[in-house]
Amino acid sequence: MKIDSVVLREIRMPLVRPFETSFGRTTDRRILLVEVQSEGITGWGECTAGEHASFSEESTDTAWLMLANELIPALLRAEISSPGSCPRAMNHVRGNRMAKAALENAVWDVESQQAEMPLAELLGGIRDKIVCGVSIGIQPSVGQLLDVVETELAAGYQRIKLKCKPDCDVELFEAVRNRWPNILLSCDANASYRLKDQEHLRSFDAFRLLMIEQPLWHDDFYFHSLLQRQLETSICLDESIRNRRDALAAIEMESCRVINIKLGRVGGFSEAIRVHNVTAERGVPVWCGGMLETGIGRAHNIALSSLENFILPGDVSASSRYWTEDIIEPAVEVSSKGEIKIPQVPGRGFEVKLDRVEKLTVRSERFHARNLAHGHPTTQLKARA
Ligand code: OSB
Ligand code: MG
Repeated sequence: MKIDSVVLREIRMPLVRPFETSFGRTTDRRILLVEVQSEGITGWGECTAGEHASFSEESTDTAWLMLANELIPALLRAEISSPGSCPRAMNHVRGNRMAKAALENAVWDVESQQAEMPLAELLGGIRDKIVCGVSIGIQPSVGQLLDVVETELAAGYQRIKLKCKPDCDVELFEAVRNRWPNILLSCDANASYRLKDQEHLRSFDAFRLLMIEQPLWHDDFYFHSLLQRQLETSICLDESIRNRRDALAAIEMESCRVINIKLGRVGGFSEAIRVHNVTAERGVPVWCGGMLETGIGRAHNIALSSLENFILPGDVSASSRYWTEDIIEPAVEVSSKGEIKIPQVPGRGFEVKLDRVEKLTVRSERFHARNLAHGHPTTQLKARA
């Protein structure tokens, strides 16, 4: 595979409605897109970093710097032969996984087109459709929350996830459970509780939740393992899981019984597949998380979700829940049974609407392979073994 050039751009898109979690409220997204051009083919990648470094250490701005100054030049110099060789080409940079994922995923996107194979199949997927849930942000009132849940259930979604935080939890679960005693219901605390809240978290057991996502610190395994012993409800880890090794540690420490896989959080398709495989070996079910993506990230999430161990409904839902008009065609649609069909055509299966992307672009930069010969690095970095 010969990469000729890479385009990095930032687009701005308002969400159709604000999304509020324990760490903040998002109304407008600033999203980085990466285009990798190789022998007449364009692959796209989306960076899932948020506007602020509150979900992880990365933000839209840090990801731009890392991509422009380090990662894109490194990839262009590396002369990679396949998408699987991207992680090594970038491993002299520590962390910055969302920035790395944007670039690596664009290379997988190229490869699926060059191989004339559906991206899902290239990744090793086995499904022809995926089951979908929704993540519902914190609402101004319980009444409004019930209205949103009603709308999503009527649309066919198979699992409802409620964002929660201290002082905004059991009253929500109680209201939703009373009205819908048998739905698949879960919650996501985004690391907002502490071990001293153990007794309170035990009271969640009464609501028969499918799982409690990331109740404690974003970087913790040990205290989650202590908490898991105290709960009947399964803990699902999101923020804590950065790679295969973390997944294995969490499983061996019994910090969780479910894992949420996010492409950006683990650094791209290669590592996501490795996390998937180790969870499958250990019999721990996974599902695909979401980061308020445009259709590009969404298409990649759909392809990833076709792997065998993506057993539980994910947070990958319809474009229209986020955007008045998505940047792909067709938009992602969910059937009345709460399912998304996996495209059976070569590539990602959703065309990028370049006109719309151009209109939304606020800055862009093109990097050519041939212009990199005379870089000016101050330190010669070595790839880590
Ligand atoms: O923790 O899963 C999360 C959105 C932004 C940051 C973190 C999370 C989320 C979501 C939204 O839950 C999932 C989605 O609908 O894309
Ligand atoms: Mg989460």
